[in-house]
Amino acid sequence: MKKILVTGAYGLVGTDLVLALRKKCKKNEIVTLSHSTIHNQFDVISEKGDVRDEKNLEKIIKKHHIGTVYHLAGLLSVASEKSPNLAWEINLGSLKKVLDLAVKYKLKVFWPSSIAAFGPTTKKNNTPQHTVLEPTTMYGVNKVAGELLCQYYFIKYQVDVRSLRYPGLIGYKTPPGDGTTEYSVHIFYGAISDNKYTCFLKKDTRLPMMYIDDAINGTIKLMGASSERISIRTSYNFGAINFSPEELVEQIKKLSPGFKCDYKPDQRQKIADSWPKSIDDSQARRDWGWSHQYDLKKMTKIMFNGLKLKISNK
Ligand code: AKB
Repeated sequence: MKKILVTGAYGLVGTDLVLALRKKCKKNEIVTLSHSTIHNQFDVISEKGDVRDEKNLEKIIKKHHIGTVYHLAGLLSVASEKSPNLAWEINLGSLKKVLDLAVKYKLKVFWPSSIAAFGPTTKKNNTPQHTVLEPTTMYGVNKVAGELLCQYYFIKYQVDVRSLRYPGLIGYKTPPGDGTTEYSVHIFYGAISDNKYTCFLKKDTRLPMMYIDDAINGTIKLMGASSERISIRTSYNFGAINFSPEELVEQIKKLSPGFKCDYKPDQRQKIADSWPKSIDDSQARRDWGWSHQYDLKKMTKIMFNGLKLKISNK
């Protein structure tokens, strides 16, 4: 039985993905790769290392007979603006290494793109699958180049690589990374610990968002779809809900009366303003049957109660 390798396994997507895969696979069928194995909460095989180290990647792939890689390791939008060179090396350089190894070892690969692949010149509402891709952030540049690289490896070497343009993802099992849509996770920490939060985006900044369970279900469904159903080898538009900070605040207030949010937009506002407000994901829905389950109300309730329990158990 070929095993699954998950890089970036302790990030927002990685954590929930490994837990979901764990329900389908035996613990010795999943291998995680991360900088640190200190918090090995998954009870799977864990390897330590840097995704930029191709020799180590190859060693792990050979040692564990890897057949599928979920290559999730990466810097988010804000972190990438702080360290553009590092972002290039990790977000794009490591993808190239994984794709080269995919050619050599016939691996199936998942790689996450993002709504950050779009830029200020893209249509903002119901952004189409095929449209202008002129991002103005390093993260977005990495995502567009990465999407094209995936498609290139599919055409030239028949690598079965699949990808989704993740919207802002919201989950509570692991702390948020250094991104822009992550205000939507930080806000719950503020609500639960202080009943207040200062938002770094303007109150009417509408962005495409998704509860993590939907993202994980969609990712696993895409990877399980037969090849003939995959017509997009760059990256699929992937949508669920969209909302602004003030709409999220209204929902949180229903669970935490008296919750106060003020707004101090900073440099992250510019990043958010360059992204779409809503996504047309009809191609994913048609091709491989994507559908989401969580609306804003349901997501808010699960996030609030889940994070509250997690914090109180610490
Ligand atoms: C970010 O805000 O950087 C990410 C993303 C939308 O890809 N959450």
